Amino acid sequence: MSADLLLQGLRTGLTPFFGLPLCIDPRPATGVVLGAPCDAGVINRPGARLGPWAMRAAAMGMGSHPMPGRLREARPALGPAAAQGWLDGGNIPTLPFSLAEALETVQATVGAWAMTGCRTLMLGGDHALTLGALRALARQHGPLGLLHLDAHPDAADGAAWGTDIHHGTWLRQALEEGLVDPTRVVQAGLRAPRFDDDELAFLQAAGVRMWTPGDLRDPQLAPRLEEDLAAVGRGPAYLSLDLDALDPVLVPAVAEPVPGGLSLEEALRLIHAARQWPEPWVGADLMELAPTLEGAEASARIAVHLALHLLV
Ligand SMILES: [Mn+2]
Repeated sequence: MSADLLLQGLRTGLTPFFGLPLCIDPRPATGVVLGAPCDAGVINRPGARLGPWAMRAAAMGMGSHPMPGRLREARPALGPAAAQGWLDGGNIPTLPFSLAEALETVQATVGAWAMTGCRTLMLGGDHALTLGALRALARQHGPLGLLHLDAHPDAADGAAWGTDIHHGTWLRQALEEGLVDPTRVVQAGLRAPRFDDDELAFLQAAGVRMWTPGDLRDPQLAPRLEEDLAAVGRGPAYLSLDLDALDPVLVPAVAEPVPGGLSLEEALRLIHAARQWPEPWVGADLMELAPTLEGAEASARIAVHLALHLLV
């Protein structure tokens, strides 16, 4: 972050993500960060509508270049500056209480930025909004690969609540609408208790590759994990992070915390796998931070640390 940008933040009182240039009109750039301030699809513990503000506040004054993982190598790999060419596009103007409207607005806004060739990083907001981004990006790129970090499979059929769309159904919708290529969908971190086995059976039948934290830690499965992660990137791909993929000791302020989650290092390793893809992902998101809940500040800090590794 330059001194100019820091000063701009102090003068205006605005805290663009990592001090990135603020620009709300779509224009060509490496990528754009878009807040998605709606949580109308949350079932039990709302608050994610305020996630974008909490993440921007947590990134205030932070540098946007991650520290290399190892400095003791002969020559540490100091790659190109992260966040180069990224913009903060402000918040997508979703109504916080209408999921249908929010999905359309997310689709239109992400679509307008993507049309300029810009990659999009959405800060949620509840996870149902990912469906809007996938609709926009699949229209432009065709069916997408998907790396999905989450405690929950998010492929419920909606019968329990009488609606096809809430934060636990978006992946089923995306598969049924052909927005993602099931042979290039990998889920990691799954561990939430099930009401029944229908959801897992549906995903298995579709060909989705599912990884629990136990699977991820099994050294014998490492080659298969590498192969699955590489497959996601064999074409345009999307990276979706539900913050509840991480252990609730680290990230308690999410709608549906589930014990036994990923460590920060494990999550970063999965994110870094996307850097091996032939092309960078076309869209990503970081969803479900609910700063109204206990542990908000620590949770937001982890969220922006993950985001830092996405701004490449
Ligand atoms: Mn989710």
